[in-house]
Amino acid sequence: MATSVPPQKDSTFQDHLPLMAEKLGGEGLMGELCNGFNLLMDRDKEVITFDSLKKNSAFLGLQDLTDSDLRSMLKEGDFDGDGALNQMEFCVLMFRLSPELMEQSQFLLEEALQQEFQDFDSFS
Ligand SMILES: [Ca+2]
Repeated sequence: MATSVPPQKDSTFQDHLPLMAEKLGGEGLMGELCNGFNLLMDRDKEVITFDSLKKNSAFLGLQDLTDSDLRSMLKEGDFDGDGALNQMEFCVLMFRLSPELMEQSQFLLEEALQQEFQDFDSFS
């Protein structure tokens, strides 16, 4: 009944992606955020796949996540639908999952993105 996600949610978020990418770009914050990417990515493909995420998740303290949590995370961050996270997709996802980081950066997320985070939080 009231449990389904509003259909406009994803498109709302995707509309913000270019804006977020612009704000994220340039400064050291980007590197900070993306440190995890190098740890988690598949060395050959240079993207984060389910397998590479699962194999390396302990590096980011994610070892307690279940397979379905990891899949949700991949799916949540995968904007172009190729089933893997590239660096930008990963950075945006980290932003959404790290409220402390958002405060430090003085980066103002849109209400829609806050809602996204709360949705994801309910998985864990
Ligand atoms: Ca992708």
